[in-house]
Formats: sequence, C-alpha cells, structure tokens
Amino acid sequence: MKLLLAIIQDKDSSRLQNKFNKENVRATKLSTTGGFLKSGNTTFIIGIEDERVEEVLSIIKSVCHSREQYMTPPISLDIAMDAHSTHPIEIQVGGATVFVLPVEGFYHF
Ligand code: 2BA
Repeated sequence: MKLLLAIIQDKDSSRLQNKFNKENVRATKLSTTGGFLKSGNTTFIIGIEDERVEEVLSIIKSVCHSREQYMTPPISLDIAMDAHSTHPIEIQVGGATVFVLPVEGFYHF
C-alpha cells in the first residue's frame, strides 16, 4: 500500500473528489495553505494499493490544471531606507504536487 499526498488548486478539488468517488478511490480532503503564495489550496490524502498508484496519478493529472497567478512581492527597503514599489510577478501554479510514500501499517477498526 502507498500513501499519496496530492496538493492541488482549490478550483480543481470538487471535480477531483467526484472523480475519486466514481472510481472508488478513497480519499480525505484537507484545506491547506501554500507556503509561498500564502493562499488556500487543497491536499488529498489517499491510501491506495500499490497496483492502483499509476491509475490514481493519471486521474489527478487529467483533472488538475496549471494556471497563472500573480503575486506582489513585499515592498523592499534599500540601504537609505527608501521604499521601492514592486510589480506583480506571474507565477505558474500546479496542476498538482504529489508525494508517494510507503505505508508501514494500515488499520481500519
Ligand atoms: P505555494 O507554496 O503557495 O507555491 C505556489 C507556487 O509558487 C508554486 O507552484 C511555484 O510555482 C511558486 N513557488 C513556490 N515557491 C517558490 C519560490 N521559493 N520561488 C519562486 N516561486 C515559488 P507549485 O510548485 O505548483 O506548488 C503548488 C503548491 O504545492 C505550493 O503552494 C505548496 O503548497 C505545495 N508544494 C509545492 N512543492 C512542495 C514541496 N516540495 N513540499 C511541500 N509542498 C509543496
């Protein structure tokens, strides 16, 4: 068995959840926050048999899209303590960041 941690964009989360239910993939959905953008994203915890890992990865790949997002870097001060205005920069987010971990034990009481 493997544990998948899939960090995806909120916009894709309902569709992914529906697809998991349809394909009988058991998952838990968490509301999370990206460390860089400091905005909301969604993390799915998925416990799945080894032979279904590729299937789950391709479901995630087919549902989750990458999108451009803009962020304004924090105002910086130079050595003379003058504030420099900063311009929004474009950032490519997603489709999905997925970790695949081995599972030592699985208990379902
Ligand atoms: P955030 O940390 O909010 O990052 C959002 C997007 O900002 C990233 O998209 C990436 O394009 C950019 N980014 C992140 N850190 C950066 C940096 N130090 N410099 C420049 N650009 C940076 P994704 O790579 O698609 O990541 C989407 C979300 O997945 C991340 O949201 C974070 O919540 C998670 N994530 C990505 N890599 C991770 C990792 N190695 N460990 C844990 N979580 C990760």
